[in-house]
Amino acid sequence: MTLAPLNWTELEALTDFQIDTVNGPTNAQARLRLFGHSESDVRVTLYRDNHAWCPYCQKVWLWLEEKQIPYRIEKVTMFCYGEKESWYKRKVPSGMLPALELDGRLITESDDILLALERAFGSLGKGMEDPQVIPLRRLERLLFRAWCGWLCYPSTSARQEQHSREQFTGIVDKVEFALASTPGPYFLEEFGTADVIFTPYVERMNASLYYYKGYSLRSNPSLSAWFDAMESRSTYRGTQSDFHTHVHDLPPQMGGCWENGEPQMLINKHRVDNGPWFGLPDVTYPEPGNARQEALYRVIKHRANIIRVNPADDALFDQALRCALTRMMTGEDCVPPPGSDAALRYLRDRINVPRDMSIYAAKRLREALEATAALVGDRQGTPIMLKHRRDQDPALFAR
Ligand SMILES: N[C@@H](CCC(=O)N[C@@H](CS)C(=O)NCC(=O)O)C(=O)O
Repeated sequence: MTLAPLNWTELEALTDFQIDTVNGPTNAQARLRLFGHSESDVRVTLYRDNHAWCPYCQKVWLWLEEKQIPYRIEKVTMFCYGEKESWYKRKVPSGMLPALELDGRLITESDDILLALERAFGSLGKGMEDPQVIPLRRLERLLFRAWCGWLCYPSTSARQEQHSREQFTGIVDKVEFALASTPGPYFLEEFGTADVIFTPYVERMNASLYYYKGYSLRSNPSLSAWFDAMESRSTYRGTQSDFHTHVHDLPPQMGGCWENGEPQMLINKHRVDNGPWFGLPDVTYPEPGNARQEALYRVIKHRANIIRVNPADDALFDQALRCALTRMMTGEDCVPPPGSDAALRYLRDRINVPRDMSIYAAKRLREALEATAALVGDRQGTPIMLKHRRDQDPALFAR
């Protein structure tokens, strides 16, 4: 059956999605987090990127969420997305993120921030300077360097590619050993700082190596159990991104990511870009029942800007977008106007997790946009840029 597109009022009636950004679960939209405390209890302001993408910010974000420390969030533009705010450059001349104010004292460097937070609020499990945590922090940096060595430099020969891969998997073996030597799934007996420190880059490694190298980090048994354990925490779920977001946000940040062109890599790349997105090893916890409602709510909320920044004609894209949303909510095909396939795929490629919505909501929306676009053609949207992502400049969405 094919349906006519619902109008915006009809679509609005199909979602009752609501979240309490201040006291509810971890989310990327909040400007204030209270965890049931009052605003006068807030001693901390976290300055972090608008895109909820910066890995060092994620580390501090996750720590604050786990400890349930009341805090304010000020969002700042990263260089590759647009102009850095002048008020922030006055505060932090380098423009680097994260920064944190604790009782009015400004601290930069994520490790120094965690140390200061520990002094003020106590540690999260074993702390930064615990003799068991220090070697794990070193191991995390070794893994990071081996990942950069493989992903961010072009290989001039198959031998060099193999060497970089082995350097990385050699460190992965050490990580597997560390994880396997504790009774539970975490780096130490109890969840704590060490897990928070590994989280941001292990998540980005999982995404980028799958896409650019055809390698699945999550197929290592102890890392797989660790990911599953992290995904059981609502704090982590609120900060978690998806493969599509990471693989397209990394190149401008890292100065390039290099594909190895191997058959598995090509299969993985096609799947991350074109779907199906369900079943990718970026998430394994079950889909929440309200993923579609969340996606619909978020699109409706920002529809004016989503339509304005799309390269297609506004009226044409308005109708096409309503077709995709109609399909997402009813499961029935809704044929969009001719010529709207590229516009739908432009949006499909620019959903950012967790900035815009959570991981399953994004999968539902990408799926509906792709299926609706496929009804009228196979044209792709404007390619995603590799050197910068000004197409995502927060200033474009602030109006
Ligand atoms: N060593 C620093 C590294 C922070 C860092 O590299 N931040 C990047 C983002 S991931 C940044 O702010 N770059 C400037 C920008 O992109 O605007 C820390 O641990 O906090």
